[in-house]
Amino acid sequence: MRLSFSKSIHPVSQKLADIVIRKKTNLALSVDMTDSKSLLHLVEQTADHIAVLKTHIDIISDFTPKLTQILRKLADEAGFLIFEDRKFADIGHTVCHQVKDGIYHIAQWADIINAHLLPGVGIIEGLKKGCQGRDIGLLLLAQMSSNRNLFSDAYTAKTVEIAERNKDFIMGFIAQQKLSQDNDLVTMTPGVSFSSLEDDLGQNYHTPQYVIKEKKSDIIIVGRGIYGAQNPKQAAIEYQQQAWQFLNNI
Ligand code: 5BU
Repeated sequence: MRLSFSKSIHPVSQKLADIVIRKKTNLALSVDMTDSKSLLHLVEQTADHIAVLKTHIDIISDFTPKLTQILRKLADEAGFLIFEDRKFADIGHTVCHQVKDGIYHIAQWADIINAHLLPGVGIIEGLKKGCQGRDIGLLLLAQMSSNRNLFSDAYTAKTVEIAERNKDFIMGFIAQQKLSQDNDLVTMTPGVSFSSLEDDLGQNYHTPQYVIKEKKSDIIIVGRGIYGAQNPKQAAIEYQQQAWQFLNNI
């Protein structure tokens, strides 16, 4: 099996590798629903098939801290990691509060967070400070899936270089392909669908085969392809099986 990060020095990547191998899944489910009941129903249906649950906690209209307590409990019981896709992008002092305080207290329940490196390396230190006390991994946004985005090759290369120098906290990338030869770093790829090529707001899609086999990413991130399906559990199984098969090069 090609699971390049299985011996990563990062504790969260180690946990992720253990889950991927034990549950035979390199699928991250993006639960972009706006009410807690539908979100929890989806998680209960798919928990056995996912390695990562990706949230946008700030789109939940009826959010209470109870929701993140329940998600944390489900994650520990079913064995998946929680990735809050907040995409931090401010100065260190501000992101420190954004990850730790406010109404979401992300650092109390998330295993994985992500950030843009646009403000410079202070954002890494700020998030690290805000995450003290728990094992949390930071993914840097090195590329995006959306049409005509402004990521340049130089910006992506600089992001990779900085990640490789800060592996105590940075666990990898959100990107459209494997970018680093450093096996401590994980690559997760959104914009994955069996059936769609794009949506009407600029999203682009590729198949699990393309992302895992051709582009050598580790983890596929799927949202509407699963929760928009007639049978989300069955769809999760199909994405799980395909992504796993291509990781194993069958
Ligand atoms: P979809 O329903 O599979 O299109 O959802 C994709 C999710 O991944 C959604 O939550 C986005 O916010 C997220 N995403 C993305 O689509 N593309 C990117 O480059 C990044 C995140 Br970074």
